[in-house]
Amino acid sequence: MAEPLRVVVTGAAGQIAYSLLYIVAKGDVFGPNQPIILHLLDIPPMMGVLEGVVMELADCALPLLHGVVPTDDPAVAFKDVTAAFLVGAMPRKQGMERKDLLSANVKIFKVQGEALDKYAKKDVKVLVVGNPANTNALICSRYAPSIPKENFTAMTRLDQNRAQAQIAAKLGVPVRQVSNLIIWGNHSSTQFPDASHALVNINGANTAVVEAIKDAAWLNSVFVETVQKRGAAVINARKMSSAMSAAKAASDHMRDWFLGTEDGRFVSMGVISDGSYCAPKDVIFSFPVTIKCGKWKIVQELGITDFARKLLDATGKELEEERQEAIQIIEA
Ligand code: NAX
Repeated sequence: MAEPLRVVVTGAAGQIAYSLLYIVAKGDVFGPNQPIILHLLDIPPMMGVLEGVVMELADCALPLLHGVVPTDDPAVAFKDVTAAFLVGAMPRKQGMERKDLLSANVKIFKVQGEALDKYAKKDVKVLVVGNPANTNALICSRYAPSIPKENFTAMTRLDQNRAQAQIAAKLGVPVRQVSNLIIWGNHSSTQFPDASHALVNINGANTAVVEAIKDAAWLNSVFVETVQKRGAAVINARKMSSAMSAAKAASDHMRDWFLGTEDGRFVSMGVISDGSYCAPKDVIFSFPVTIKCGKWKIVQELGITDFARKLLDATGKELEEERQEAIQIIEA
């Protein structure tokens, strides 16, 4: 059997981690033959709760789980890790402005970037889930200069999965038959869920989703808004934010990054922008990507309509503003 991989999950005592740890530890992300050692980071007041999570992981009796390292020390948490799920972040509290949230979180991600730089493997793959995910990932990368920028990504897979589920429901087909939905830009309400390149497989043949649905008005309004506001709808119903679906999306993202995308299918990830599709450079922008041998590549030459252009520009502008605010906070 292979040597165990060290995998860190931050925010390990929180609600997303509660679902994510089980999915990772049972082999759904790194494969059924890859043992892992889980490093669990949270803050000192959560160490008691974390102890309970560690007990439950032991009680799952999972054959691939070769060790668990619970800690409140980033130096221990990031030591020799090959994969990092950065889930832990300060949640938005009542009365908190967006700027206050950004301020608290960019400081956390600066510290974690420095710890990754110092202690993690140089080829570590980092997925930022904690919000504002794109800008947190950018800050983390800036403070980890010895790790390639390509190794820092932000999660928009939950938005992609939500988009795929909406299209499948509209067409009355299983979700597996729908592919190539794109989430462009920021994981925020300015994100652009784009079905114009999506495919639906009916009786073994691929058809464009736009042809199958034949309702451009629905695709450009109801669909886009439903995906953009799905997080808020879940909070309204559950009185807590998405957790099971967020954990599933984080595991989908990391699995595809490690094991590759299927032929003919692309997925969306927040990655360092090279200016493709006239997106601003040097922000973490969600693009359609394909992945081979652990390396992602932005899918090129997809047609962009005037409608899409406006939305891509708006989400890009928001990311530039967040970057500027984050840098001001850190340099203050
Ligand atoms: P919880 O509040 O349940 O858990 C967060 C955990 O992080 C807590 O245990 C907390 O103590 C810990 N934490 C705080 N600061 C930390 C630090 N410096 N180091 C380590 N741990 C720290 O939140 P949960 O529902 O699990 O959500 C976690 C994050 O995911 C939030 O920022 C949330 O906004 C974000 N989300 C991102 C999504 C995405 O698609 N990118 C979707 C789901 C989710 O809303």
